[in-house]
Amino acid sequence: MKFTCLFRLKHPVRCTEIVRLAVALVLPMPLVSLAQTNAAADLTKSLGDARRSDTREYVRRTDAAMDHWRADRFGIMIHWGVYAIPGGWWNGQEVHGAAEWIKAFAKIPKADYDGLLGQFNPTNYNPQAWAKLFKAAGAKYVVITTKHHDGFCLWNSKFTDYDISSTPWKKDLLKPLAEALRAEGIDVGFYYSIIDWHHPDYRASLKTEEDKVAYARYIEYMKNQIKELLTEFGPVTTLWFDGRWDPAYKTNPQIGKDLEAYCRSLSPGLVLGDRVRAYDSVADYDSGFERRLPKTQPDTDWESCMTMTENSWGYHSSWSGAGWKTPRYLCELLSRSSAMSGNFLVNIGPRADGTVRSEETLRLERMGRWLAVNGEAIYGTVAGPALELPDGIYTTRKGNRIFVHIYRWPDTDKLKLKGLAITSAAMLTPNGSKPVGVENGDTLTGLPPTPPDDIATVIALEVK
Ligand code: FHN
Repeated sequence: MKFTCLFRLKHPVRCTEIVRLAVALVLPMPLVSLAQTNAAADLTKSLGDARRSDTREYVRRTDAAMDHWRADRFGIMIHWGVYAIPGGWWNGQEVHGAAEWIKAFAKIPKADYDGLLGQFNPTNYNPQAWAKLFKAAGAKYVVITTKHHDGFCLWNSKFTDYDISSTPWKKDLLKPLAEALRAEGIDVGFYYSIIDWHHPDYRASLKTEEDKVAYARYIEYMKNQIKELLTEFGPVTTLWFDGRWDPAYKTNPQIGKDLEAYCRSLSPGLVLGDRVRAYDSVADYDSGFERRLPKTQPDTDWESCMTMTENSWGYHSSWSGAGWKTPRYLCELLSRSSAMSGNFLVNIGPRADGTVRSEETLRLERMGRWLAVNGEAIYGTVAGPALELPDGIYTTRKGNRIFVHIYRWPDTDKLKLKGLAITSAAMLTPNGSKPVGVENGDTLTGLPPTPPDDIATVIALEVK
């Protein structure tokens, strides 16, 4: 169904809000039945972000900074904070669900949670090693939680003591990472939670005059911190806001509008997803595809963020719900994203000591090995032509070059790509391109009997 502009819509946005909301909040991605989730802690049931308006402002940006973000296609999200200390366990009980929500899920008293700051000492934190891992993974940008909903800040902020300076570690965690990332040619993005469970002026809703006054102070606090983040850590390409769903924010859209303008005034090229706004604007791109991909290509720029486990973003020492996604599946989600002109963020949740768990490193490394051979089919591409393709086959495009990502190997040694006028075809392999036969301009021939790449084989086509 196509919704037309009611007012203030500069670009019609195709979506069915109710369906999207249902998919986002009820159906965890990917294809996990509710029976497999823990009802008490199912983040997707009552929490999380989803679009709530069909008629949002959107103007497609065409400047160099936005083109750069689009071309990146693949990034890594990092959820790191003091919640990594309990790692999904409290008082000897496993707390199912997103580990960064443990304060809320386990109803941890304030004093006990605040006590975690006194234990946060990431002595094995090695930002250079992280940056090298992300480089090896083929990531082009990183988005790290500078402050999650618990309010704890990973840098030494002038505006609060609820930050890294109050931990035994004391030292800022962000600048060394930002520098290490840039040294590897990776763009730096900062996640910042609008929700703040610690700040005395934060309000979920504004019921009284006092609430309004306090919340205005909180907005000033956010702005002060955002200024720090955008001015003291070198170039930041994206600010990734989160937690706009409380009534105080979402029913006062002017706040998000002003915040967006404020961020842009500090950093004109900054890429901002729609979560900076109160469901009234796409901003630069739609970030609502959390743990899922769109079914069809959205009309806007967009990005999916994906957990490797079912729905924990922060470090959870034991719970994985429906299990760890395979490297192959993560690559497939990346290919599918690129094939719909979208970006894909895959999340890691480091341990409190600063190490990255092996389940995550091996997945990142395997993705990186696939990208080292097939990255041409991802970076800088857009959706391929609309073709009738068998399941498990996706296409991307760069100019006259079309990339066919084959996750389900054809049943015969031929693959028909009806509608194309192919002039030549070659398989991407670790040893370079290997020619593939073409018949009648639209059929690949002589395909090997088994898939050459155990993740996915990409065939690059030149077309008329
Ligand atoms: O509540 C958060 C959640 O912990 C995590 O940060 C994700 C990442 O997109 N965002 C929120 C849910 O929408």
